[in-house]
Amino acid sequence: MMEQPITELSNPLSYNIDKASPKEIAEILYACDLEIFYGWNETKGVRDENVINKIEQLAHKISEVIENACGAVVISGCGTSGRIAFLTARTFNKYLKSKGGNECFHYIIAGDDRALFTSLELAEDDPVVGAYRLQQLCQNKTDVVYIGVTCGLSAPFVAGQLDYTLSHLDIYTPVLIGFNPVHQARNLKIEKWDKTFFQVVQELEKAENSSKAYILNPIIGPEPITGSSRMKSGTTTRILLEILSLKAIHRQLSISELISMYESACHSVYKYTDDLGSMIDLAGASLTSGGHVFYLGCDGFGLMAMIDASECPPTYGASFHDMRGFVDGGFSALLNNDGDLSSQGPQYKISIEDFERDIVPSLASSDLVVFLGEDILHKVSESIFSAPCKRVFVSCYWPNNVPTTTTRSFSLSLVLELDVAKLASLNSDPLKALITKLLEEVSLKWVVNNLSTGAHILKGKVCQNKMVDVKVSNNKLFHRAVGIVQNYSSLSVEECTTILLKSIYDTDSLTADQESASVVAHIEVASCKDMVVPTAIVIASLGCNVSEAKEMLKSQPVLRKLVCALVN
Ligand code: F1P
Repeated sequence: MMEQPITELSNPLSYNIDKASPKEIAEILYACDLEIFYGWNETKGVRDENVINKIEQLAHKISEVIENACGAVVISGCGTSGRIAFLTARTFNKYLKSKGGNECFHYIIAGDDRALFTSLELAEDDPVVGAYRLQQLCQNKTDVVYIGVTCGLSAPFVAGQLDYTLSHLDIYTPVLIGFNPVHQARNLKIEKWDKTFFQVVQELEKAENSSKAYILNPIIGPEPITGSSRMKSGTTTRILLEILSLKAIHRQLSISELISMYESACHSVYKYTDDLGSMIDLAGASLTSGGHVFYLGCDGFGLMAMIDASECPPTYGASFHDMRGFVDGGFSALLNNDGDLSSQGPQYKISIEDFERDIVPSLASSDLVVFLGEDILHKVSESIFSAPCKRVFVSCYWPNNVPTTTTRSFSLSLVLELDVAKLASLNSDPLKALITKLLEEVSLKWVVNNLSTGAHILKGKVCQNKMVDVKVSNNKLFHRAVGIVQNYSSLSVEECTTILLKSIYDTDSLTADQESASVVAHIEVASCKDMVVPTAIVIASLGCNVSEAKEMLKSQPVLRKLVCALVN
């Protein structure tokens, strides 16, 4: 049997997270997040010396590229990785512009900008489109640092781009960011392509040995919810990309000190596990009673929250209405590649005006509105404060800079004191302001990840630490789904694959065409259906037929209770 990559393993620290109290959920997430800084088993996480050395060298290369009028730093990825690429490019272009420099950061996301806030996982499986997008973007560039992010070392979209850069090493310096050892890179056939991800990584290692490429793959341990790379992996992606960019622009910064600042921010956030628990409790009560959670924020806070919300449908089988994010200014504040997408459907109505027009009139007592940062309180109209919903205020402040207490009433106010002593030693104000903003944003990422993960656990969407209602929406998730079904039965991979197909095609006897169809064909059918994996779990553990399984799911909609009962 193939070795499971670390990013797909179950984390022993979170094995019982489904039975934890809201406060204990926050404590477990803290313990898992600390592995980013302290490592997992024998590893050292982001403090791995080899990784730090490579960041040092790569930052040097990036600073050369930044100075070159025909240079570019292209960050690319799928899902959360592409969204964090977008945030990083946006932040550092703004910063360079403010210093009179070139806006040389670019991002690419599989599925293009529609994927910034909605999940379009099928686009992740296409290496040819990946390479084409990169080629298009870099047509007139002569010196490009290409950073492909794929937490599991698995996305075909990124494989196509890496492969392209490897055959144009005169222009490109390829970089791969991910969180598995290289021997665990995905070695499964990529549809309509002649290489596996693993084979591309082997080529990349050769280029790295002759100092023409970099592989940054600190081992940070498994995710608290198995495979949910939006969490620790997403945070670590942010930390690595930000440290690389900061160090490239400000050569005097120390990488170890920057890492310590992020670590201090992490400790600061989790000093508040009582409040985090209360917040999870409120959000869980909303989702469990059919209500919704709405995040509102300005700039990076709003974007961070929208990214958090966008991963709930594929991870927890949530509807896009369950959790949504809105940002002050909507698309006009985004600086995204494709401009205003608001006419493309309700998922793309992302401004505070959209929220006030479409959502506020129907806010109910079961709904929760989460205000992120003080600034947003000045951007919303008073009507939100008289709506019958619950309200949570989350913000950060720095020692000796206690916020003015707001006159509005909230069900919960979570004001985090960020205590990052090293920040005081920086002697440039714009740089200090930038790092302050980055630390606040990553802190709020920890907060919203706690909120959305905890709320879905309380809703019963997690059994042990498995996402048992994951959407089967790309090749990686298809295989993850088979693994989850297998976890709850004593059947073989082949048997569980057949059961998953029965659930996808809604039949007890698969036709020959269905059995022999490609994984892409299975995914196309599965991605528009609900409860595919839960139905397969019930069939696998009881040996019943599809309609019996669906009846059982109707009679016990709290998945965790049903699956626990089956397992016992
Ligand atoms: C990319 C990704 C994840 C998402 C889901 C599907 O993963 O879109 O961001 O949470 O697991 O895959 P990766 O290529 O960064 O490993």
